[in-house]
Amino acid sequence: MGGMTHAERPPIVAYGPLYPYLDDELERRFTVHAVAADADPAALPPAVRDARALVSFGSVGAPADIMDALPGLEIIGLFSVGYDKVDVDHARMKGIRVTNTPDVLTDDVADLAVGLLYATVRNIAANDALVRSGGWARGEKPPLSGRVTGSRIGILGLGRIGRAIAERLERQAGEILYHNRRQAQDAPYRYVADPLDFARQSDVIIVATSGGPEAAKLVDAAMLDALGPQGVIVNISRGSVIDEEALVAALADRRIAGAGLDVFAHEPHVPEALLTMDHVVLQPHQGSATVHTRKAMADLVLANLDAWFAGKPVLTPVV
Ligand code: 8YV
Repeated sequence: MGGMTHAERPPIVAYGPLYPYLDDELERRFTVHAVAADADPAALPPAVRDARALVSFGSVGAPADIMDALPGLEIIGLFSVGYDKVDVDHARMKGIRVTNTPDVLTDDVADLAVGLLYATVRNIAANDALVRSGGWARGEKPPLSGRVTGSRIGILGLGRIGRAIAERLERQAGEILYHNRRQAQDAPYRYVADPLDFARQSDVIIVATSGGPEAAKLVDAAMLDALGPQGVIVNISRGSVIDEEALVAALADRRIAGAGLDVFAHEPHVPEALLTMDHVVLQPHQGSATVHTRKAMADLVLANLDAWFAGKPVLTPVV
């Protein structure tokens, strides 16, 4: 090709590394300044300051200070559906577009939620450890588990992902109920307006709400006690939605029966106490982490950026 000018390959900042295919495709299109996700925005090298786009992801997002550090910033392309770490109001105020990756990851995140539900209720991780350690061969017998079939499954946050989880569990559940801030118009499941009633009436709570300040610590000690000693909680949304200290305490005291967690309040840090509990199943934030879906998410990030730089409407705007 040769002769590519700066103007043909707009300068961008990419937090990362993000994902090899996305990194490569960004390099083909843009002059990429790779920046570590924990870099201090105030200390960015001057060459970075002319970036017209920022590519980021769920757990880092885009706080106001990175937007302010990039005066030429036009668009933030998120490699995630969650935008709880993006200062959306600041972006709106500065006229910066924000795009995310909805829909393409719904099925895989819902699959992982269901997998975590079964793994937790049926003690799959603890029983796997019993087999590997030779305990079973030595005659140790695992305790009998609870069951998923027939249980009352409470979906906290009946959005796209929550609905996909509910659809997957319709055949097994005794009942599916949900709690949202407002009742969903067209949902065939029972709405419970009060969060404590919702927890009391659920055998299992699956957290699928979006994160952000409005949902922060929505699941607190009172709600965990309302779920009760036979109750199980699964979280594939954001760690911030659950009061993590209260969760650890409830698990330690067996005030709830178990937890399947893909997300944590301070990733990749996981509370030490959880590491030795055999009634929890822990995942390193894997909801969307399939080959298929990460490729689809990357393609959507690229399609949004391509549209923007071609002067066309972006596909999946948040702002
Ligand atoms: C990823 C996610 O963690 O989409 C989200 O909101 O949390 C996940 O898909 C991620 O942002 C990819 O790096």
